[in-house]
Amino acid sequence: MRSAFAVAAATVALVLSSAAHAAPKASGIEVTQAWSRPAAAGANGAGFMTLTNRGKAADTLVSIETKAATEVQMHQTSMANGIMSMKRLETGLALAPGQSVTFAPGGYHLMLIGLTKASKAGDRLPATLVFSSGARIKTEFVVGSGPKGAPAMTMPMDHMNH
Ligand SMILES: [Cu+2]
Repeated sequence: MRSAFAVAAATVALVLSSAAHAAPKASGIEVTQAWSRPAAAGANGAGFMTLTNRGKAADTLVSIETKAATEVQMHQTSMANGIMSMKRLETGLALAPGQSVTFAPGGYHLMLIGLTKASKAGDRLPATLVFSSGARIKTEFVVGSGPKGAPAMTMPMDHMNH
C-alpha cells in the first residue's frame, strides 16, 4: 500500500515537472462556442465550435484529446448529387491568420467516437485542441442545443455510418 502510494506520488511529481518544463507555446487561436449534443454512453457524438486565428502565423488543428471519447476525428460533411457524405480531415484543419472557421452541423465537426459516458444538457466535456505549432488549447464542449441559430441536426444519427 505504502509503495503503491509512493509510485503514484512519483508519477504525479513527474507529470508536474514535465508540464513545468514544457514551455507553453503561444497561440493566436481563439476557441469560442464549443458545444455538443446530448448522447448515450458508447454512442458517437459530435463536437462543434468556432476557431479564429488572431495570430500572425498560420496554424493547423491536428488532433483533439479528451477523456470523453475513445477517439476524436475531424470530419467534413458535404453534399454531392443529393447525397450527404462525410470525409475525415486527414491532415487537420489549417487556419490562416485572420481566418475563422465554424464547426457546425452539416459542415465541419468533431466526431467523438465512443463516448465514455452519457452526456446530458448542461454537462461539459473537457478537451485539449492540439495544433501543429505545438500550442495546446484547453476547452470545454457544453452539452445542449448549441448557440442560438445553430442548424438543426441534418440527419438522424449522422455519425452512425462512418
Ligand atoms: Cu462525422
